[in-house]
Amino acid sequence: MEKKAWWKESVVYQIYPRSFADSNGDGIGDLNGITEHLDYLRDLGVDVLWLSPVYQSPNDDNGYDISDYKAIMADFGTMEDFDRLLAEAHKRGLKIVMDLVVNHTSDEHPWFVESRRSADSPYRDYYIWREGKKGGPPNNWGSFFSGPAWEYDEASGMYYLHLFSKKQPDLNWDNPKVRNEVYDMMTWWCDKGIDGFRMDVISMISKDPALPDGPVDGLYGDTGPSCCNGPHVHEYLQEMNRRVLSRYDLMTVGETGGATVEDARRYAGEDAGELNMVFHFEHVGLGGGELGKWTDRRIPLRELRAVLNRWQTGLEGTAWNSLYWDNHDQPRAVSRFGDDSPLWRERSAKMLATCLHMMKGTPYIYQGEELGMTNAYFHSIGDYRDIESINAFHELTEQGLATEEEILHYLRAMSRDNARTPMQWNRTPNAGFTTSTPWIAVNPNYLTINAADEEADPESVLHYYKKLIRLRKQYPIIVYGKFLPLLEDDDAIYAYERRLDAQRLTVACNFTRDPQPCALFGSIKGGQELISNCGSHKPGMLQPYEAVAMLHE
Ligand code: ISL
Ligand code: CA
Repeated sequence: MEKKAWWKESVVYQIYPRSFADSNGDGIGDLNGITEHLDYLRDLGVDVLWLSPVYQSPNDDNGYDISDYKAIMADFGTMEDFDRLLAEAHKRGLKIVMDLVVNHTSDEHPWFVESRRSADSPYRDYYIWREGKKGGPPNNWGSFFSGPAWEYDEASGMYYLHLFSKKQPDLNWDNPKVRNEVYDMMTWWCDKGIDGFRMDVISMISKDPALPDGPVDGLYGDTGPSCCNGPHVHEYLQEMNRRVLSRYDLMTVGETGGATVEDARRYAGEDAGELNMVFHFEHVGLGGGELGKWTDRRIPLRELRAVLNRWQTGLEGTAWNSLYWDNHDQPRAVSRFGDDSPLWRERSAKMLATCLHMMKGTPYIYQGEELGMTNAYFHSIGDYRDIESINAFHELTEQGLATEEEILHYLRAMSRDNARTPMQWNRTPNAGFTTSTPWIAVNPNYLTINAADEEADPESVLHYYKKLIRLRKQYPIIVYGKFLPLLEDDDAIYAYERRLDAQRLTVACNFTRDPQPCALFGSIKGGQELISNCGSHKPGMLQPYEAVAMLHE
């Protein structure tokens, strides 16, 4: 058995503060809104809260564009509010993990303001500036948020790199001064008593210094080959670990787009001296098509299982997995991988939760997932707030790559705003999120999907999540048991076994709305059903979207 660690035994809950709870009636969620709901989170049973960025920001990308790392965004409150939130969370045994966004800053960060001021500025080399080529940008790279990844600066006649929006210039990690600034800032937060970091696009901090053109995919060259898992990324993370992380008892998780199982063993290897775990994108990245992520393709279970099983077995004993279906960048899991029609929503949400929470790794719950919240299904582009969605709508229609109707259809399936509609607390207007007009529309289904009703209903998705979290605390096999795949050729059932000493845990999940024959439990004598989403399981058959976890010898 691998080393024990609190972050392996924990369940993490991600809060998107803008959409969680508005305490002062301005339509925007805030820190005091989170503090007011800490008892809800304690009762859910989670151990760690990951806060999406709460730092000062002009909000071009909802806080992922930071203009002061040591100040709180005015919309969210003050540093006193933050200190109170941290203290109140700790009082309840809840840890707080901060989002660390250091691949880029806001263009309004004083470092960039200085950097842009002149080519001789001592801050010039904090960012990635290059001369153009043949009257255009230095290379063919496209930004993740549409358009080129280079912005021309009139004053100096040079370009700066921005993998995301042009208000998110990339920091130059090859400059030791930049690294020192970041480590000092991290130390400052650690000394405040926070419990860890989720590191935004940390796999992209080291770029190939030659900055070669990328393979053209659509309108621009792909930055992945030169920017993901670049030449010095492991060196920099080891340095960060020596200088900061190793000096505190933290949980660290890196968001590592483009990372393979092999990369993950380096980032999150037990003795690699970098991070505790990473978020890979292989399962949520399945299904992309001609228009990149803009698709409505349903992912066949075989493809999904192949990816997840490869990560489960590939990291066994050497590194640690993070487990997620949902986050603030993904559509809602029940809409994408389950079935959000009224008939099957609750059962399929519970099935997905079982499938994920019984796997090996640290589970992450994204706010509202524990209620079975669904996609927003907005109808008009005016309903969207997300820079990625809005830019893609304009670029794809203007370039004639798709019609408005088509893009709107894909946005309903894939837009990040599907995850960003306000948390549904109760049946009062605006779902109890705010007393005024929310910054983004509330999903009208809050009258049937909300925390208050689910608290009162022992059969709710919420109570099912509470039970899953409790089981993790009671049965070490759920945390530390070895993962073994089962039924690898099945088109409908995702099944696996966990093993710890003489104990086994057999898990089977029906990913379809039809009953499916299943022989797994017939031969088990004296098993103990830990959880099931259809009452008690009857061997021989799995009901539509049924999930079962059975403990046995
Ligand atoms: O959301 C995406 C799907 O197209 C990704 O490209 C996403 O932008 C990528 O996963 C990086 O995400 C992180 O960094 C971004 C920020 O917009 C995301 O919210 C954040 O999770 C830039 O900071
Ligand atoms: Ca507010």
